[in-house]
Amino acid sequence: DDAHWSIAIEGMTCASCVARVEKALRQVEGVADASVNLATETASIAAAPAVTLASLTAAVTRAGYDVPVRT
Ligand code: 9UX
Repeated sequence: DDAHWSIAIEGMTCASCVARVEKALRQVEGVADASVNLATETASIAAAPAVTLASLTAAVTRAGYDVPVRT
């Protein structure tokens, strides 16, 4: 089954930002679906088990947005 991620994303201010982040995440190998909630600044992602948080974070960063470090 797919793994489900919820990751915080910073730097989005309009609906086009949301679309950009969703597109970037969906282009990651193994990602089945990604949806972003602007109000909560959260991305919900379904992905194959092999997909790593690092690869998801990298896609968001390349698109120009930030993923806060989780401690
Ligand atoms: Mo909207 Mo987001 O004009 O980077 S696309 S602010």
